[in-house]
Amino acid sequence: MSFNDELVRRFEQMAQMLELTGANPFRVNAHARAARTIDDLTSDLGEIAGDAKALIAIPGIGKGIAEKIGEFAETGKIGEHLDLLAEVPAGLLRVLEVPGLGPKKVALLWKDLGVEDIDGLKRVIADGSILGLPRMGAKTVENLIASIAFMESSGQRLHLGIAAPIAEAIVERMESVKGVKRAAYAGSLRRGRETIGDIDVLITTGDPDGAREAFTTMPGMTEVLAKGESKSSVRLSLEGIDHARWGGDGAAAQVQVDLRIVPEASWGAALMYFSGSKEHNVRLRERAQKQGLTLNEYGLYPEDGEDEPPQKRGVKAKAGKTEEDIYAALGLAWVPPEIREDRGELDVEQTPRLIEAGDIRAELHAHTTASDGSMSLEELVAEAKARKFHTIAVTDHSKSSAQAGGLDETRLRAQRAQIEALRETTTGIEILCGCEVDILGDGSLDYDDGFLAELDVVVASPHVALSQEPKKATARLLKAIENPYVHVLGHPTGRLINRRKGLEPAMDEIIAAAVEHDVALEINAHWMRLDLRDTHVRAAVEAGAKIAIDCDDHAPGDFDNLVYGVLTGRRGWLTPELCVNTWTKAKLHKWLRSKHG
Ligand code: DGT
Ligand code: CA
Ligand code: CA
Ligand code: ZN
Repeated sequence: MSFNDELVRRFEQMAQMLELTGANPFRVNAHARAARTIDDLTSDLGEIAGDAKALIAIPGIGKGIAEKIGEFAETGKIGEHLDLLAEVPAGLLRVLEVPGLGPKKVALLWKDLGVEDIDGLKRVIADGSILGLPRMGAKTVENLIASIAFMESSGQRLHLGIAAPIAEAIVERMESVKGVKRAAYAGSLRRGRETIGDIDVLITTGDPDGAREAFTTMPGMTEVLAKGESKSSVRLSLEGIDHARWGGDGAAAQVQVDLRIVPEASWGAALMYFSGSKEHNVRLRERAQKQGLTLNEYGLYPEDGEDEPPQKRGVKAKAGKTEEDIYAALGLAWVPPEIREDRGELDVEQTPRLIEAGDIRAELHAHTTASDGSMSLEELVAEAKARKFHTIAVTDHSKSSAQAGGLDETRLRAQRAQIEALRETTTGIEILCGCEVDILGDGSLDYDDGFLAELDVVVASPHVALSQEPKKATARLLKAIENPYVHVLGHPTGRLINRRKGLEPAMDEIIAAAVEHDVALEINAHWMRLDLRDTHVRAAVEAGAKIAIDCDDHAPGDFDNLVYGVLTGRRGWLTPELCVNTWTKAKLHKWLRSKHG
């Protein structure tokens, strides 16, 4: 693990453990923020670890944190981190992730009932002693039981944003192996699903032995599960990828990777077969059968009733080299992998032109150091400009999000003055003054209408009361959508994949209201959120709702999450026209002003 990663892990743990010991929220936040800041640095902090001044010059690193970095560089440890580890049981961090359990409750479970891990939590639920805690009724406990089950069942699939960079690195590595002609990943990852069970890689090669050898000796490889003629499987360690921070203790520590060596003439058939989905493949095979053909991972062949597979008998394939050839031979146009889910994709005349990352020209949801971001206003604008966006909206948190440094009206007005000054010296990009206003539990917004009307763009998002019952959640979101000054409903359910279910509103009502009140529904591109999820996007698209794809940037690297938002959009059959981020500057600004004229 790199010097930076070592620090990120320690500061992240310290923030959580400090929270459990009831430390001052500002100290908790300083450590969490340091972790995020360091995680996003592109330079090695080890180079300047002895230079306190240089460290403090980095936004997000204060004096206390700088000292700890120095201590770690010198001794390889941080005293306070070790003290906390001795004080707080390791399993308690996992308990902290159970939806519905905040730090205060977890601290009580620990101090009063001796709970040290998930098993301990199950024990106090089973013997009923948990009911003795303040504000812990039968209904809350029922929710806890469901939450634990959810965590335990869903902890093992990898987030898209963790799996994709690993798969890309493997493909790149295999491409560089002597004899390899083609390499690609297939499976759920190619379809852009929000979580991934395992990674499927296909290659063609003139030197299968060499490819197998290279594959089974990859760095990070912990176990070879199979090393056969056409298929090899390994397990890769996820250590150092730092996903544990996101997935918690129960997250997968390893990922399985399958490599398949396929004949050049079968490349398209294999790619199609192993990209799935299984349900899509079944539909394709049915279609082939009706035409007197048979489809497998080697190609599309005439059906001749023989038991032995056609490729083994030297039967000539009708198609197999490319996916396009096979779809065409079946009388179909090529289907983008993201919609191969047997959700009607084979029944339409022509699948629509789906949105692409290159279509996105504006970002409408981003944070600066004014709230909980790590970029200054200038850095944010420079980053957006580097992505060739015509518009960047500054949308820091509102006052109720005290933990995230939310802005009250006075601070936001001061920020607007700063934005206006920056506009004077900035060319090539429009900077919008906006906010991410909290949707409070009852659906009211954290600023009054008069103040919202002063802003260029309003993203309204739920952050608290996320385990609210569905009826209340629906009413709450509807109320926010009906507010005439809201442009975008940000991460509508507030879910965190594998960690928190979030709100469960009646999505059809939300979508209908969004259409009626001309509000865009956000696909939050962060791979922890991807909220709206694919199925919601599909429903929104069918209803003609506007969609925003935003990165909710807190750090420069967050802009790179755009691809995951776009994949989710594609899974929901999203076309560019419905996505406000693809619009020209004139069209986008006209729409924004239509609500704030
Ligand atoms: P995952 O790994 O659980 O996220 O999902 P997939 O879709 O990557 O599934 P995986 O890795 O089990 O298999 C990769 C693809 O191979 C799958 O999408 C479709 C194809 N496939 C696997 N098993 C079968 C099968 O029994 N029948 C058919 N038709 N296709 C299969
Ligand atoms: Ca897979
Ligand atoms: Ca697989
Ligand atoms: Zn945000």
